[in-house]
Amino acid sequence: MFNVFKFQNLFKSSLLLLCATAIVSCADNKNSKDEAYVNPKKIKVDGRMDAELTAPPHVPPSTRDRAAKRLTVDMEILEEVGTMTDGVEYVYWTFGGTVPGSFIRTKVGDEIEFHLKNHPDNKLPHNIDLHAVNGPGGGAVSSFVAPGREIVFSFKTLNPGLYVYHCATAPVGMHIANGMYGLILVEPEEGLEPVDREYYIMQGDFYTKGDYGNPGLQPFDMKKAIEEDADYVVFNGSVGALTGDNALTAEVGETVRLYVGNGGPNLVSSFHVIGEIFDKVNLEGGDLVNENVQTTLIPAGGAAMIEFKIDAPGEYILVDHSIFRAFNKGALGMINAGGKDQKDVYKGTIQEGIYLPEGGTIQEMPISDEQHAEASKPPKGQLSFDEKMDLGKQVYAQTCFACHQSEGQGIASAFPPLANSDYLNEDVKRAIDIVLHGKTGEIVVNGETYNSVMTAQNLTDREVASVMTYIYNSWDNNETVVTEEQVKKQRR
Ligand code: HEC
Ligand SMILES: [Cu+2]
Repeated sequence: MFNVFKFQNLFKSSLLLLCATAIVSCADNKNSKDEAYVNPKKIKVDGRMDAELTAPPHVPPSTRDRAAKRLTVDMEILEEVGTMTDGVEYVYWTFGGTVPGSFIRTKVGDEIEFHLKNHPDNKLPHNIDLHAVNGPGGGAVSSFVAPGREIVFSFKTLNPGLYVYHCATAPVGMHIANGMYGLILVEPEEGLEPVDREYYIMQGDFYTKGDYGNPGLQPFDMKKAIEEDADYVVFNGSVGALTGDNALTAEVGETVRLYVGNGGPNLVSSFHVIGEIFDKVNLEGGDLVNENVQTTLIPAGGAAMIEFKIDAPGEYILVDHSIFRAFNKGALGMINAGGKDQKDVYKGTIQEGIYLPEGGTIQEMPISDEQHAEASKPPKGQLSFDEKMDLGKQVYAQTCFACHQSEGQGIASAFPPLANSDYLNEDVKRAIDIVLHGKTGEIVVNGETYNSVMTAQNLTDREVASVMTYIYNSWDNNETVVTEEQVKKQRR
């Protein structure tokens, strides 16, 4: 034992010596085999600059020729109506006014000072989680911002790669589903190899009350989102964002690099370019490079860097090779490659009209009589007070907790308190109504003004009666007991 102990000590002290003399620091050395490794924490910044942000499909210029900087990123969140496809509108929530959000280009060692603004006309609070951040919540815990406010937090980029960022405000899935995602690139110190063209593409799945193509302003459908039953699967936020006049362009002989991300919220992408082979793929946006790839998997909340040389002119179609998504749900884009025919590479008569979108007449499975009877069966008996409290607690933990917090305390200027709430205790009918139908517009709770949105909660009469009973009988409220009858009366 003694000997071993002594040996360990010896070993430790010689390691210490090694550390002191080596150029490389031992403490943070992630890759000791690589002589050239520099601890990114030690990279000194040289001056300050404002980050140039770009709307998709464009990316900012390379960072190859600059040193690490103190980099100011100014991003504004906008909630606005946009076009999902011809005749169909959707309220998008965006980072910078586009889906995906503005592209952020940085390099290892940059110190990012992130300014996140929430436009005063917006209805909801938001925040940002950047997968490029080493720190709690990826920044989400420091960036919660109410409409009309701005918040600042900072981080140092330590790991090169292509990363997704997204909103992480409750209900998280809803914020992402409405378009709150984008990409941040962290280039290695020497920058990425220059190429002829670079483009920014991000896939996302969307869930609407109406089916694919049903006209009008389509609201978000939470039930379909939970069931992962997407109506639209698209590149860059809408059907046709990368086709027709919006098609990407390139020339024969050029090398194209695509920064491809997947915002989800649910679906993974089998990303494929019809008629091309990816010469190089940085798998999952990291360092590992695969060559000669036909289709690469891009996880929800993940990304890939894809490079290929255009060897013959023509139309190249970008798809999610989960193929109904491409032809029936919108996941289809296009690169128009100009230039002279390359007969040694490809020869044949070209037929037009292959690989066009087909639209989506979605067939609904009929509901069987038994299922229908089961679903519309009235609940048996009434619950006792204790049963209501149990069920109510459960419902609260599953649906209300994310916004109103564990003890009903709420979050200042975003989610009003349910604990000791004068507003709640004043009018039970009004409170039931809010849970059933949602609420927007100004309200005053315990002297504080709130002007936000509560989504309608899709709960049964029993669940609503129970959760209301639970909140009225917790946290110093007035101990009202709510019945299923009362809830039924408030349904319209
Ligand atoms: C997505 C976040 C969110 C969820 C989930 C949510 N609420 Fe709310 N709730 C709000 C917001 C925001 C308001 C204020 C709306 C406004 O400003 O008009 C509110 C207001 C209320 C009010 C009236 C104000 C008060 O403080 O008394 C009640 C009662 C209420 N919610 C109950 C519930 C119950 C019960 C649930 C769960 C079944 C729930 N809420 C789920 C965000 C939420
Ligand atoms: Cu958000």
